[in-house]
Amino acid sequence: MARTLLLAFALFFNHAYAMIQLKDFYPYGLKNGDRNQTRRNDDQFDGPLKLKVPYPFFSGVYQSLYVNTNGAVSFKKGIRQYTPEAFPLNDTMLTPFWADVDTRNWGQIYFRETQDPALLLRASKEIQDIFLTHMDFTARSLYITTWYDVTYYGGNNATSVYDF
Ligand SMILES: [Ca+2]
Repeated sequence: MARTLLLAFALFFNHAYAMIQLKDFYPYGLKNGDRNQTRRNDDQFDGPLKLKVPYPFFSGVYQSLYVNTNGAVSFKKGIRQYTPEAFPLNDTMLTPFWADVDTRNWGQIYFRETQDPALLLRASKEIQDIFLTHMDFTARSLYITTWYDVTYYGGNNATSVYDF
């Protein structure tokens, strides 16, 4: 019990107060082989983007995904909704930062799938370190999506920017 509480506190503390620096992100950007969004936009998405390795997620196994401007990766369809909702949702999605992101004036969204051995090893170790019940986890493929210097609806290079 104490170990569980300690882990929960450590996770909360880490998420509440620690800031992840750009240098700690998985390599991103065109120089690392990423694609970027086909056009600057508000409330749009790219996809379906075919996966090399199918992605099992809850009750489904997905062959493709959608990268959504508003801070989400989805599997069944693109998401234009800019106001987040509480889970559970009807849409199958991962939401690192679901908000009203707008890249019309500033910011980029990069994405790629990779089987780079060094990155797979890094991801495997991170999952093993965080999820103590998955000490034997081995990543077979990574889909890296980076929202770089994006801003909110109507923003530009003079407004606050976010990276995730
Ligand atoms: Ca938006």
